[in-house]
Amino acid sequence: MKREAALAIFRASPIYALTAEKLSCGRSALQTAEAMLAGGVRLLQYREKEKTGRARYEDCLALRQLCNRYRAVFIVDDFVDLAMAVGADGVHIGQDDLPPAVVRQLVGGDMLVGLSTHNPAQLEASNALGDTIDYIGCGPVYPTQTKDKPAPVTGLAYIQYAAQHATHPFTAIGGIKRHNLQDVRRAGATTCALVSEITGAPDIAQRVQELLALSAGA
Ligand code: 3NM
Repeated sequence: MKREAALAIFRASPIYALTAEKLSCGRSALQTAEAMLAGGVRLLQYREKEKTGRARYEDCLALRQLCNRYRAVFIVDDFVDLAMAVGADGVHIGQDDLPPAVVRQLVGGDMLVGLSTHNPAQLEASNALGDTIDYIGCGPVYPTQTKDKPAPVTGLAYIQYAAQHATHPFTAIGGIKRHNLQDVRRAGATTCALVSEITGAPDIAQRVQELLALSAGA
């Protein structure tokens, strides 16, 4: 889909769901993603750092089709070449990856580029990137076991900062669960990214529905 359309879906999505096959209780990334979409997710990121390049490619080819069926935005974490090869709607990069301007040059003008930020200085630097990027991630809001070597926990103060200062749409991330989702939203996040709270649920579609209902309530 077009960058503008994908960005509109980002802005309208209270929940941003990420895959994590290792944390999916034996279910594949594909099974997990399908259940997320069935539950109502319209913003999905493929994040599988430990699989082989070929396995990631096969997964992403299938996910591209699946997301088309659900009219969901499909974003690939880290791998710019993979995102381009499968025609993803976006690519998400971190502070230590290729510089955002280089990523933008590679993917061209019609793909979303998302950038992780972990503190106000990185947020201010992301503001200066303008149209080079489309959205930022802000976190980890709470402690998380999902990410190797996470940045220091930011707490809700960073979400409040982002709500006031970010010139791009942002998603909160890191340790977000059912019990704290509304706190994060009240701090100013209109999009919250969750990994283990969704991938570890016994019924993933039902968990997504629960999170969407909580989002609608705060
Ligand atoms: N990025 P969970 S924290 C992928 O701070 C990721 O940028 C983070 O997983 C960041 O919802 C994180 O299971 C892991 O805590 C989030």
